[in-house]
Amino acid sequence: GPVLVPILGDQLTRTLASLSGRTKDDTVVLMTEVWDEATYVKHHKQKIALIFSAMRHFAAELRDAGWSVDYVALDDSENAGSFTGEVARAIERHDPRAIHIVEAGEWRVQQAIEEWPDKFDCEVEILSDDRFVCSIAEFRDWAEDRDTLRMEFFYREMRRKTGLLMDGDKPEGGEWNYDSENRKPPKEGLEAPLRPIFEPDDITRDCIDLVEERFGDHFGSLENFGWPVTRDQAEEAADAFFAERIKCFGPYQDAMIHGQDDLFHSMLSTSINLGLLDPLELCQRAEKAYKEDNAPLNSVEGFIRQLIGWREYVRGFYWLHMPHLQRANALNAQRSLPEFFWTGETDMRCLADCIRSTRANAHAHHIQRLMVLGNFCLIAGISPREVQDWYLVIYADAYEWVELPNVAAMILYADGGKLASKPYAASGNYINKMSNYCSDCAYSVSKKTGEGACPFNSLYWHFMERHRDRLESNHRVGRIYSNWDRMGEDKQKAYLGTAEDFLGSLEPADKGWARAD
Ligand code: FAD
Ligand code: DLZ
Ligand code: SF4
Repeated sequence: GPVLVPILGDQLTRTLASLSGRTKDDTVVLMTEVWDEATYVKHHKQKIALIFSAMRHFAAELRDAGWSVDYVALDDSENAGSFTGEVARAIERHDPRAIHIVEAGEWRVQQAIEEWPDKFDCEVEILSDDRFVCSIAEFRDWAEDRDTLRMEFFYREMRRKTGLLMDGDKPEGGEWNYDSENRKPPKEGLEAPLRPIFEPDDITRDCIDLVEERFGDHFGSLENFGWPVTRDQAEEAADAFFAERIKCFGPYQDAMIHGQDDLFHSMLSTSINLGLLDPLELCQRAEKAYKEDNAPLNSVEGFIRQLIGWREYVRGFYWLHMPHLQRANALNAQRSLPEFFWTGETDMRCLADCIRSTRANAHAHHIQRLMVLGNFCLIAGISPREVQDWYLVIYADAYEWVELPNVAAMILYADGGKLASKPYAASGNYINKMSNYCSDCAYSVSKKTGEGACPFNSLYWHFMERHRDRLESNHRVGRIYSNWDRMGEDKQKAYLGTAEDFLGSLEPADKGWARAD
């Protein structure tokens, strides 16, 4: 028989390791829409529609190029509901001599795949995913030699490995990192060009209808669906970014403006994670923009660092720490996620705007995820498992390998500081500096305690006080405690009391939003 090549929903590229070198008449590609993947959490509706549509378009593209593709749709009456069940059925149909599959992005799926050699009566070859610059094994080697892992040092290795922005063995311009030039608050009247929106075609409309019908109770709206669903569309989205937004990407990377959902971000994460765009190619395009004087070094370096630094680093970190990363809770945070994370109904204007964008677009940009939503979850002490489920559900670019390290380690410090050197806790002051949220908020950012005070202010000190034992010895945050001690008891009590009142007022979310019972 032929070689069976199962392609998972986030492996949508013709350069996939399991396809390269194969001949078309000796290969059957298997793609399956399965219930288990669509429901292990109750993904945002746009996320499911996006993945199904991109899968269907990719299957058509492969067929046009002459591949035989066996595609099992969700509503196929025989659909077994899981990858393993579908591969078993495909073996009956095709009697393959071997299965070639690229390792899964997620631990849960990889566990299932690793059982295939015992389960199935044919050879199973699991290939490394070469869409990453750093393989899982290579990251392990790098990590093994070190007591503490820091993105910055990993990133320099990746710069050397790829040659991106290198001037011989030195970094272009003399510095590895230009973030100090990249923290500009939004100026009055700042407006970013809009990203291209891709109107749903017939295939996408079918997927949208399917999702409304089968996943109607999932979070989010399908109204604004405009994601790229093919490589051509994703390229067009990338073209627009390089032509119009990369120039300002660096300086305004941490800025937030009410109602301007994308600002100068690339909005390419969904396409990159699906396989529609190659991250290394994007970095090369960014470097070219710099070399041709179309974008400044601080923007280009910042963009490249997100891709070959952060993205690769969190992926390596995920595989190093699974499965226990799912249960990590170094700060012993136990509070339930508040209901307003699903409804958006809160008077805190920053949170309301981020949740509105999340619901409408299945997207929020990085600093909203990190310093508004994430910071709130950290200082309010929300249980990591609930925060993890939330982030995995709500974003169209969310896969556990990238979501979990960002949530458990980056925002919640649940790993006790293995990924980042300090918790990203901040008071309302930070949000006020980097956004225009506070001016129209029901709360007052300059008010520290009592009625009407910005909750971030009191939660910040409540958090610092709760974790004094652990954080005082951290050289990056320890000094803050001298401010606290100088405040005097009355002021401290007012902070703690205001925070307690606020925490007591939070309505816990219904668990049914994230997972079916
Ligand atoms: P840009 O700002 O244009 O950045 C360019 C690219 O860099 C992104 O497309 C992405 O591929 C990569 N990148 C940037 N930051 C990170 C990061 N911290 N980790 C990994 N890659 C990064 N990204 C996801 O792809 N999926 C997730 O599930 C996800 N969950 C997150 C959860 C939290 C709590 C936080 C703080 C960040 C998360 N991120 C996640 C990272 C980042 O927020 C998104 O990649 C980014 O907002 C996507 O929008 P963009 O393409 O416009 O990114
Ligand atoms: C996220 C997702 C969803 C919702 N549905 C499917 C699906 O039906 N079929 C599929 O192949 N992939 C799906 N995916 C993406 C997978 O969860 C993703 O490929 C795994 O995360 C790989 O580890
Ligand atoms: Fe957010 Fe506080 Fe500013 Fe309101 S005042 S927008 S709650 S930071």
